[in-house]
Amino acid sequence: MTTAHRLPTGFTWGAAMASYQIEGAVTEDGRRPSIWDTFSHTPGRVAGDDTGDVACDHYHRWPEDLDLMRDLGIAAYRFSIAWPRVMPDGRTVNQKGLDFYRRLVEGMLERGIRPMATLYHWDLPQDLDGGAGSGWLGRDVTDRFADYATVVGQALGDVVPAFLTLNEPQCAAFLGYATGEHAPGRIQDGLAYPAAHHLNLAHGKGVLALRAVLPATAEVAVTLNVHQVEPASDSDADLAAAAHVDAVANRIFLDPMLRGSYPADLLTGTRHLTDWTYVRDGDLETIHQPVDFLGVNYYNPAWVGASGERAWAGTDRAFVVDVPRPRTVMGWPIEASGLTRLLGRLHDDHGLPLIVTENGMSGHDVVDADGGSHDPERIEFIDAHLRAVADAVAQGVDVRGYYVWSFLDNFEWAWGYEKRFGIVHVDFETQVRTPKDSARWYRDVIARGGLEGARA
Ligand code: IFM
Repeated sequence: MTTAHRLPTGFTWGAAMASYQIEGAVTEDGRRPSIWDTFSHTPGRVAGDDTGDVACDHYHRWPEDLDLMRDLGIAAYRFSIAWPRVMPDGRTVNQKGLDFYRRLVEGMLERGIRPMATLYHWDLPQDLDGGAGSGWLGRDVTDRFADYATVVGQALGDVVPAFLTLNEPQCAAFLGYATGEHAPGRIQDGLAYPAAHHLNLAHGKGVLALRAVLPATAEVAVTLNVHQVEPASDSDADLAAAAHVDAVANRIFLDPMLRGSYPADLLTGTRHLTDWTYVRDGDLETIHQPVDFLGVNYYNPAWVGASGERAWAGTDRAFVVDVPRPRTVMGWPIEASGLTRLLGRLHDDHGLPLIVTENGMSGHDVVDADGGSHDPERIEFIDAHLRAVADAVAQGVDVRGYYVWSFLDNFEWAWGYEKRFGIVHVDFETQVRTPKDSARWYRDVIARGGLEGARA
């Protein structure tokens, strides 16, 4: 290995999870349903009709889970706050919900784990989504989100040093409103665009609300699943399709948040789907707030062409193209170098510090007769992606941390419990946690402060 695989001093080694995927306890201490409770309880929406009712029972088992994190040397935990626990109807504060997160965060600090809180990882209070024109299709939700950000900032700002407004608004808008694979399960391409705009607006209002109540030292940012879009060929048609996907999946969030405008090719390329009249005077100024870093979730590149069998979410002008690559059990192609390209592009375009807030792979992991859970493919995957991060750093990109997705196996949205992303195996019958080989390997990487073979 070469010095190119060094990661910077002070690099944060973390793990990430999200509320609905792990907490369970969906009716406890005043929590009311989110759109994901409704969706998962609708037959046929989630594989096996699985729900998050119990999930990893993290609501009760968090001390054990944090002990395990500490024992593995995980330095930072990116968790998410369930809006329907803190404001069950989206409007009224529930102190018991805030108390839970206070206990959780204090538990992290007692164990030397740095908290990073995501405000919105898709569990919108159901009471804010009453159908047509509500939920992320309306503007009211953006003010409700600002109120929620104020409440959380006031309650936890003294103990949480970093907040993310949203996780992957592209999934919330396009899988929630165009393809219907995610809650609330609406299926109409044109709906994804007002949803995306209102998510952008909620981000801007959320940053303003947080900054108004947080200490000046607190970091505020957002996490995007920026797609590393690759044209299927260098034909003009495929290049145009790739540029179109970069607009509808990436720049639709990056540009308003980080530049204060929607890209012209996004507006012209989607005119047949939406009229954009929901963008009002002053919205772009509100959305364009300084952030302290950009959170980037990366799993795989996306190959895109002008024709194919599967249209890209939210458009009829570009298609997903299957290229021969090794794949995870999600069917996602594996190409670590895509992460280097993506980090380089974001650095070149926006020049702000980057943190990989999610990366990892799904498997069908089991606990073997020897009591271990052996996942050599995940070790290989994470190792390759950490090297890809180090390659970006060697090229001058400011990458400050890496959070493996996920710490525990958990509820993988429309896939239920079938796909396991954890570095810790969870037996969902007994709730027994078993660190996989990848967890011990990650512990050694963290203890070493870098990758095996990398020279200081
Ligand atoms: O499980 C999800 C997570 O909630 C958001 N990012 C992608 C992960 C894997 O699909």
